[in-house]
Amino acid sequence: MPVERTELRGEEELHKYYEVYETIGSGGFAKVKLGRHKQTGEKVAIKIMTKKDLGDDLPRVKLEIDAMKHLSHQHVCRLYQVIETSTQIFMVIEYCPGGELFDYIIAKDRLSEEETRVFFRQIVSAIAYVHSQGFAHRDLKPENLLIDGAHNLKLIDFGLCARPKGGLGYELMTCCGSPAYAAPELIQGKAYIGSEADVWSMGVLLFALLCGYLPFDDDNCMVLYRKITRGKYDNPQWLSPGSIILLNQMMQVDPKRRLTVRQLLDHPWVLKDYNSPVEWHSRLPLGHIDEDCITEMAVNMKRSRESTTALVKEWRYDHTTATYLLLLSKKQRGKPVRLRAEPVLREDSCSPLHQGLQTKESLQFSEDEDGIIVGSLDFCSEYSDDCPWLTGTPNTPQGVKERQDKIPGNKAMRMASPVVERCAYSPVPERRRAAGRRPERREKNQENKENTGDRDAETFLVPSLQTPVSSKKSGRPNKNVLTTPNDNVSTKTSTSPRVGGSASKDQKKKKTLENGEPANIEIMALSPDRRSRSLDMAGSGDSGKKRKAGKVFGSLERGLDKVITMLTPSKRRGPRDAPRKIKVQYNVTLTNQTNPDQVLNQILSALPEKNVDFTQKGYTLKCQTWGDFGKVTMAFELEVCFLQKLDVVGVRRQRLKGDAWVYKHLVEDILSTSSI
Ligand code: H91
Repeated sequence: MPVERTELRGEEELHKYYEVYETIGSGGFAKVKLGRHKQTGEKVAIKIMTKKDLGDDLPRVKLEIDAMKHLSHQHVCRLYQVIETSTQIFMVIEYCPGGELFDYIIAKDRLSEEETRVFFRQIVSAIAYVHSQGFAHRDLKPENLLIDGAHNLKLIDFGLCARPKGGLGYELMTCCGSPAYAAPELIQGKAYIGSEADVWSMGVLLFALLCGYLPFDDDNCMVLYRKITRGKYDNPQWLSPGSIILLNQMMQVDPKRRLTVRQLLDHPWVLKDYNSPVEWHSRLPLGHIDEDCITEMAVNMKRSRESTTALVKEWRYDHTTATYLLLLSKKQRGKPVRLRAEPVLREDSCSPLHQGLQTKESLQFSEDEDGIIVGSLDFCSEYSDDCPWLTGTPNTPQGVKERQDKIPGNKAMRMASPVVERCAYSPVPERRRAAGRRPERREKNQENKENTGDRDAETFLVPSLQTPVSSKKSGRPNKNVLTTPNDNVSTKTSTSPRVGGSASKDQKKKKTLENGEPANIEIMALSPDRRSRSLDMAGSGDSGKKRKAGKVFGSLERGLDKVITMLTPSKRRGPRDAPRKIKVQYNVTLTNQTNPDQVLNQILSALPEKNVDFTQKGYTLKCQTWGDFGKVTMAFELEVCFLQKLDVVGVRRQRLKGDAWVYKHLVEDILSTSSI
C-alpha cells in the first residue's frame, strides 16, 4: 500500500496540515475526528486507527484504503490523504456535516416516497458506479450513507467490500455486513455474487427509508436468519403499490429472480417524477485534472504548472493529493480556488486566515484519550451553515440536484469474475436487544397522532444539591442523588418524586421563526407510556445572531470565506455551568420544558433503569452499555441544551458506537421514561 511514510511522527504530520478537533464518531477500531485542512480551510473527517488495536482487521483497513483510492464519484465519500506510521493510520476523508442517513430517518420517523426517491436514486447511482469498478460494497445500511452539506448522500465504509479478481460475477464466500441487511444466500453460507447481495441490502435499506424500521428483525439471531431466508415481511398500509412492487422485486430470496442494479437505473418507481434514468457515471473522473487548481497550487508551491500537474497525477494520497482534491471541492461549491501561503504548525496560526480568532488564549488544545492533540470547535453553530438544507421544510427534497443526464446507454457496466472466499457466517452471540422492529406503540402513534395520553401523570424528581462539575459515575448512580449542573437551582435533595410540569397536551405547534417563516416544528410533551418523538426537522438558518460576550462565535464565522476555525474559549473547556444554546438540528429531541436541570435530572434518573452507565460533564452525559463479556456494546452522548429561538430545552443525541437500531430504541426508551 503506497502510503505516506514519513520521518515525522504521523501525528506531527497530521498537525502540520490539519487542525484536529473533537471525536465525531467511531467505527470498529477507528475513531473519527473533525479536522480542518489549514491551507484550504476545508473541514475534513479524520479516521484514526492504531495498528495494535486493529490486529487481524488491518487487512480490512488496507482494503478500504485501496478501494477508496480507486473510487471517485459524486455519491462516494472521497479519500484525501493517508498517513501511516509504524503504529497508526490516519485517513483524511471528505467531511459530511449532515451525519448518517440513519439519524435522518429516525428523526423523521420515516421518509415520504418523494424524499426516499431522491435518496434512493443517489444510492443506486453510487452502487452502480462501485459495481462498475468491480467492487461489491457488502455492508449497505443507512449508517454507511452520510449526508453532505448539499444534502447529497455519500457512501462510506469500504472495509468489507470485495473485488473478486475475475470480476463481480464471480462468487464470494465471506459472510459479512450487518445481519439485518444481509441477503439470504449470504447468511446461509452459500457462495454468492456480491452485486446481487448488494441489491438485497438496498431493498432492506429502501424499506427502512419508507417505513423507519427494518423488514426483518428479531432479538434472536437464529429467528432473524429464519425470517430472512423465508423472505416474508409485512408491508405497512402507507406504502404505495409501486413501492410494494419494487421492494418485492429487490427482496427476492432467489438472487437470480432479484432485480439487477442495471434494471434499477430505469425502474418505473425510480423514474417517477424524474423521467430520466439514474446517472451513475462519475462526474469526477480520476483522470481529469483541473487547471485552476493546478495554477493555484503551482503558485503556492512556487513551481511550474507542468511539474505540479505531474505531482498531482501521481495520486500518492499525500498532502499534494489532499490539497488538490480539497481545492477542487471548493471550486465545485463555487468558492474561490485559493490557498493560504504555506502550511504552518499551529503555534503559528495568527496568519490572515486566523487573524482575530486564534489568539493563543482562545486556542484550546488538549490531549484526548489517544494522546491526539485536539481543539474544540462549536459544532452546532456550524451545523446549519454547513447544511443549508437543515433550514428547510420537512419532507421536501432540497438541495439535491441530480443531473438529469441521459441513460448510460449501452455502455456495459464492468461487472464480474470469480474469486472464492470461505468463511461461515457466525451468528453474533449477543445481538440487539430491541432492534428497529415495528413496535406496537408505533402503530398506536400512527393511529392516535393527536391522542394526548395521560400527561397528567407526569412526575418529576426535584433537582439536587450537587453542583455542575464533572461527576464521574461508574456503575449505577444512586437515583436519589441527582446532580444538577447549575448551582443556581434549588439545593434541596428530595427522594420523593413530586408531581410537576404542566399538564399540557401533546402540542403540535407551528412556531414562527424570527425571519417570519414557519418553523413547522412538532413539540411533543410525552407521558411515560409514549415514545419520545424527535423533532421532525426544522431550522433556524440565522447563524449570525449575536452570542454572549466571551464566546468566539457569531459574525466572525462568516468572515474569510467561512474558513476560520472557531475555537473554544478556555473557560468552555471545563464543564459548562449553563446548557449550550444550539440551533435546531435533526438529532435533537425537542421537549416542551424550559428548565434544563429538570430535564437533565429526568434523564439521570432514567439511565440506571435502562442499565446505562454514564459520565456527566455539565449538561452532557456520555453514556455506555456493556455486553456480557465486559465489552462496551453501545456508546452515545446526550446533551441537554437550549434551543435558540424556540426557548425550550432540547436533548441532542449522538451515537458513537453500537447498533443503530438498538440505539434508536434505547434512546427513545430513555427519553420517554424521562417523560421528556
Ligand atoms: N459508522 C459506520 O458520525 C458507524 C459526522 C461525520 C461527518 C464524516 C466523513 C467520513 C466518515 C464519517 C463522518 C462522520 C461510522 C467516515 C468515512 C469512512 C469511514 C468512517 C467514517 C460512523 C463514524 C462517524 C461518522 C459516521 C459514520 C459522524 N461521522 N458524524 N463526516 O470508514 Cl470511509 Cl469509519
